[in-house]
Amino acid sequence: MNLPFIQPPQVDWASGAFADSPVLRKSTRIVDLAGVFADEPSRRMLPGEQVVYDVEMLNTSPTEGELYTGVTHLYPGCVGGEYFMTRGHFHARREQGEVYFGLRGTGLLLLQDEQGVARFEKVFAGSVHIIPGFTAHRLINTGAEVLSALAVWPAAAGHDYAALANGFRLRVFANNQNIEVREVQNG
Ligand code: PAN
Ligand code: ZN
Repeated sequence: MNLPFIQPPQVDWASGAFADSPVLRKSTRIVDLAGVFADEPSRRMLPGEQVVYDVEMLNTSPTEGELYTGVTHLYPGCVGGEYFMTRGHFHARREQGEVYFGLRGTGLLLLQDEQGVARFEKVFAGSVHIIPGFTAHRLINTGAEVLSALAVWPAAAGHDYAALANGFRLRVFANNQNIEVREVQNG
């Protein structure tokens, strides 16, 4: 038999960079995040084109039953003292879960269920996060380096950003050298 050995996609675990695979890229900038941070006037003061996070995804099938694989690179920074974070979402198909793997940097994964009960998991190189269904999720970069995390989720899951229009209840701020968690009323 002379079967070819297929070269699979490859990721550099230290950086989260995909090598030689077709990837889809999406950058989310300050201008795209209106209303996401607690201090909206501070957000407007920052350069709109500044990138808060990039997502690189393998270009795989969107069919029901398939899986998507993507790496989020969340840059260090703050808006009015609140750490840079992803927009965060529930899956449109609420029952669909996801797995995140921390690759580099330090941060938090904020999880919030449909009753508004929230918790944090520490994210670091080697951390594994099982995100159950019915749970909204957001990455927060509390460090000085890029926070990169690999995610695998069902292609059919979809994203529902509108359900969290009022945002997450818990917000994370830099306070001198400390990480301070504040509860907001409208979340
Ligand atoms: C991730 C997220 C990614 C960007 O791939 O989509 O971290 O976050 P937002 O989608 O909230 O902007 C994922 O959770 N996919 O389901
Ligand atoms: Zn998700």
